Amino acid sequence: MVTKATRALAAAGAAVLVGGCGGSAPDATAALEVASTASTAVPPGEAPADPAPVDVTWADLDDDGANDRITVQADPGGGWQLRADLASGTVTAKLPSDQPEVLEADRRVSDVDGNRVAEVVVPVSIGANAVASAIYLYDGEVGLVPVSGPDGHPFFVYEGGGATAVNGYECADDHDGRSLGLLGVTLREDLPPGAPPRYSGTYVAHAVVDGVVTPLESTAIDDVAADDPLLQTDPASCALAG
Ligand SMILES: [Ca+2]
Ligand SMILES: [Ca+2]
Repeated sequence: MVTKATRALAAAGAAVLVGGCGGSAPDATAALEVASTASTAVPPGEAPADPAPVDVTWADLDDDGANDRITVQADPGGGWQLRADLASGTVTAKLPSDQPEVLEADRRVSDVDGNRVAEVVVPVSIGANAVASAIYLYDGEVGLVPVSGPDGHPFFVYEGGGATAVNGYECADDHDGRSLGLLGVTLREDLPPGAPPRYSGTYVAHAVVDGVVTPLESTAIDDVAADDPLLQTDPASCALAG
């Protein structure tokens, strides 16, 4: 699905995503750990590599009352995978990203569907000015799965945009439950030289049910200034209720 937000992100020069359409902040539960690496034989004369630091996010993905350790690590098939260590075992999901930056990008623990069970928002496309993130939840029958659009492809939320776009996401407790709102506006190109930037685009509220995102309502944003409240979004509004 190519949305206005997708185009806005592309305009901002973010890396291109692998498959699919559709946020994340530093989380208080994230902690920096040093991976415990098994000792491996090192040829004489070569210094052993330093163990790579691992960014850990903690969230109770399987709703058993205990926080689960969530990390990103190398995928055996190449690229990167998201890993969650649950009491019932480890589950993984290959990330739609080939950027090593996903290892240390800030993940957010969120509850975008409002069911009081955590999901984790994982940055997968990290550009200089914009970030796209996928949202992963734990499905007891399937495992770790990304929230998807109606087309079955992973759904991404976008933040940033640099000088030419503004993207963001937030949650609102309306629409008979929590909704996930995506802002995507681009700089108007018909402004006179030197004029303050003004933006046009859309704000689309979505319902998230059983891991599927469905658009509910699209609102046009037409010719607003950079400091307009319509362009302010707060991903913290998607936090899991305590
Ligand atoms: Ca758990
Ligand atoms: Ca949830």
